[in-house]
Amino acid sequence: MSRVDFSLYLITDRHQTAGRPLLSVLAHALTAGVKAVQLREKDLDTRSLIELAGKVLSLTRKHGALFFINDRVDLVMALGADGVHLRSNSMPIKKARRVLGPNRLIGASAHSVEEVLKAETEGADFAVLGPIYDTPSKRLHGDPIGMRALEEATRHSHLPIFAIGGISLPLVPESRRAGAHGIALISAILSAEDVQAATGFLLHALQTSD
Ligand code: TZP
Repeated sequence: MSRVDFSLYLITDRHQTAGRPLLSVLAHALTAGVKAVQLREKDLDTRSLIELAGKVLSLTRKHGALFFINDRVDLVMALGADGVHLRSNSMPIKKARRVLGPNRLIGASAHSVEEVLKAETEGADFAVLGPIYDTPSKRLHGDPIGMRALEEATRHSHLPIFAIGGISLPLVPESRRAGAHGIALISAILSAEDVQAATGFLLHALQTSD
C-alpha cells in the first residue's frame, strides 16, 4: 500500500490568509480533516522558520496529520517532521533520502511529465505537478501546463501525483478523472472565508470522486 495515504495536501503561505493568523487558519483546516500540511514560507529566515515550524508541527500532531517542510531537509531532521518537499533547485532527491532514511516521506515538485518520471526514478514518494491552471501567484510558478499533462503523467508514472495550481472545488472531479491521486493547494483553503467549510467540501469531493 502507498505510504501516501492523504489526498488533500495543504501548502502554507501566510500572505494568503486574508489577514488572519496562519496558525488559526491551519487549525480550522486540520479540524475539518486535512491530513497533510507543507510549510512553505520562503521569505522567513531560518530562526523564524524553525520557530513557526515547531508550532505547526505541534498543531499537526494534535490533529494526527503529517507535517512536511519545503526544501529544508535540515529542519525536517532538527524537528522530527514527517517529510520534506523538494523543488528542482533543492537538495537532490537521492541525497535527501540518504539524510532522511527510508521512513520519512519525500515529495517532489514537477512542472512536466519528464520531471515526474525523474522524481520517480530518484526515489520520491509522490510528485506535485503543476501549475495545472492559472494561479494568483502564476508568475512564480511558470505557465499553466493543463490537465493533459496531468493525464499523461499519471499514465506513465506509478507515483501518486497531486495536481497543483488553480485547483478549487469544481476542478476536483476533473483532476481525479485525469488520474490524480489528490490535489495540492494554497488559496482554495487559506483564502476561503470559511476555512472549515471549504476544507470539508474539498475532502468530500475527493472522497466521492474516487
Ligand atoms: N506550485 C505550483 S502552483 C503553486 C505552487 C506552490 C501555487 C498553488 O497555489 P493555489 O492558490 O492553490 O493555486
